[in-house]
Amino acid sequence: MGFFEKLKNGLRKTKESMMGRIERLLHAFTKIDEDLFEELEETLILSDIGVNTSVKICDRVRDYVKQKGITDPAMIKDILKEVIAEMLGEEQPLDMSTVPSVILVIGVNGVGKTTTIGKLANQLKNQGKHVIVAAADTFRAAAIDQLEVWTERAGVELIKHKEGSDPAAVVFDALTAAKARQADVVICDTAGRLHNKKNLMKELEKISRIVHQQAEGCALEVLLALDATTGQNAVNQAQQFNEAADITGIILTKLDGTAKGGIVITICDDLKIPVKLVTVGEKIDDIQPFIAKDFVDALFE
Ligand SMILES: Nc1nc2c(ncn2[C@@H]2O[C@H](COP(=O)(O)OP(=O)(O)OP(=O)(O)O)[C@@H](O)[C@H]2O)c(=O)[nH]1
Ligand SMILES: [Mg+2]
Repeated sequence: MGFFEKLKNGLRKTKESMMGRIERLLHAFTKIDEDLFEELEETLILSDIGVNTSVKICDRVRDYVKQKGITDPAMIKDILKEVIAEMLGEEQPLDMSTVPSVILVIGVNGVGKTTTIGKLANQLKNQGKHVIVAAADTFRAAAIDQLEVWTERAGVELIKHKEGSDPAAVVFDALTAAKARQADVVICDTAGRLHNKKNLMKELEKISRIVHQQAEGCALEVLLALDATTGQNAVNQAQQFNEAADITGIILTKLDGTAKGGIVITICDDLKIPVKLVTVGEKIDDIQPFIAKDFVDALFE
């Protein structure tokens, strides 16, 4: 299955729910009036696009309709597509402009960090890159083992310490190894942590500090993994994590399992942090760069 087909498949639930609602709404109206906009706004909010973003989308659609003198409700779908595409912005690929470059993956428990790192390591390896993965989730032995299974599958190197050791030390070792061996990229896994647990966020600050020190002069991505099935709470998580470690991008996971894919729009609009990767399943190649045009095409067509 090609990239686009996979994304389309992954977004099936979101499309059925969100686009289904929008189409029914547009069918119910014979002319464009304030009632229509009111219902459109409600529909967007119900589709897990936050209130602010929904209001903004409706305002832009309204302007468009006025500007172009549109009267047919059926035309709103195309306008909506254009407005949403604009909000999603341009594709922002991972910065891997130095050798090594560094990618730190953070996020709450179970959002898909380790799995995504496995997929990403595999993808980069297939592009001919020398990849080193750091097992900096040292909380549980099982976490290190899980990552090892993925790195073996991807055929990339793993730097690990014992369970319970200092995660910052693992990161330090991985970065030292990467510099010595001229690896192209180091990807660091971290333990899941709740964004409102102070001590865990302090630990993350420390890891982030070490990475920033050690990776000085290197391209550095701090990627927050967000589970698309969480809906609006994801925005909250992003704000808290951003305070502990300056996030450079978002990985939106589990887009395949949810009807709440509309959250992407809120994330791009509200957070001003680019979505860089999306994952659409549990298999090793269920990962893709986030391309706004593909996203809206998959949703609207
Ligand atoms: N359907 C689906 N499941 C996913 C996706 N990504 C991850 N998962 C599943 O989500 C579960 C958690 O994934 P992990 O990678 O272990 O998550 P984590 O963030 O590393 O978890 P902790 O280390 O415990 O914080 C696993 O069962 C994965 O298979 C995805 O894109 N789609
Ligand atoms: Mg993990």
